Amino acid sequence: MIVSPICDLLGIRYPVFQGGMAWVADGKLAAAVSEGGGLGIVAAGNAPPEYVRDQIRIAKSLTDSPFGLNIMLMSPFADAVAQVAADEKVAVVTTGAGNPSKYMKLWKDAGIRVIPVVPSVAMAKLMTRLGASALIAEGGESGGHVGELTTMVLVPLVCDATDLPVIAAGGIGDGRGVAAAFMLGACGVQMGTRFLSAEECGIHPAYKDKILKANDLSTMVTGKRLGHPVRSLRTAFPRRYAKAEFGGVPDDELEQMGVGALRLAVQEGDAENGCFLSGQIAAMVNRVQPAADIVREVIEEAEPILRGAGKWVR
Ligand code: TUI
Repeated sequence: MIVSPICDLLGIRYPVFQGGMAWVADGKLAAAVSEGGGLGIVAAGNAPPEYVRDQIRIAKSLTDSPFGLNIMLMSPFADAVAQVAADEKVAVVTTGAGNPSKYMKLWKDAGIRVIPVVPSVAMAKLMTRLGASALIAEGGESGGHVGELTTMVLVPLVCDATDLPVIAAGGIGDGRGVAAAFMLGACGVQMGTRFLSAEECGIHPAYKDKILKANDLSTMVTGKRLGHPVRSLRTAFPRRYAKAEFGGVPDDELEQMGVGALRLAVQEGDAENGCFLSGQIAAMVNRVQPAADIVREVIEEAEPILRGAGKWVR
């Protein structure tokens, strides 16, 4: 058994969060992870508040264990979704793709534990000062919107900058990654890509199949020119986008190109026009299994590695 302060803080059995993947992480997936002893997270993405409330209620109907809501701060509905979180009194709010300062009081007054993704030391210090309960340090090995730093560098720097529990994310796909995260000072992990292969994950079968077949060089990052770098599988759409990005296509045209590509991947499995967000660890994802088995398996793999770490020291 791994003993971690994040388990005591949130009332969860295993220190494993499921990443808040837009269009992917619905109430069903989040509930399956929470039922398995981890922290399931419903993703708001760009969805309207009614959808988010429905998914929270679906999760509540499927589990009595705590779960979280991820709020993507670039969403046009961020303000309304922030209010839904407070109204529904979700146990945990995680945030991504921006600075959640202006919502902190609202959530804390509702008794919610706020756990922001921080891509830098400065953001880690700010969130610590504003009363976050823990921090997620997400490195650029992750899928979706990526920061500058790698997990290997960001996690120990964030641990040095805060007294809060730190959750490592980005590039973690099995027990070795979990053990490594603890060695870097983290007391928990968040995984997104690994849960794409969960039985309860409702993405299009073609998306799941691409993840299962991915190898070490299957992902790429696009969108740096517009300041929103995104990691995805190296399929037709990001290749076309990269050409446009480096070929001098105007900003507004580039912006338009991206609209709807994520939904096309998740719901239609559209190999031509979909953007299949994925972290680098897709290469480690080789089979479909229940979400609860993923949570338990990565911890059971990590335990003997952590116990055996002393073998290097005389
Ligand atoms: O948010 C993510 N990953 C995401 S969000 C997303 S939806 C999307 N679609 C198209 C374009 C952009 C996003 C897909 N994947 N991860 C957490 C994360 N947050 N990574 C980096 C950050 C972050 C970046 C800047 C957090 C805070 C931040 O603050 C900047 C500032 O100072 O305001």
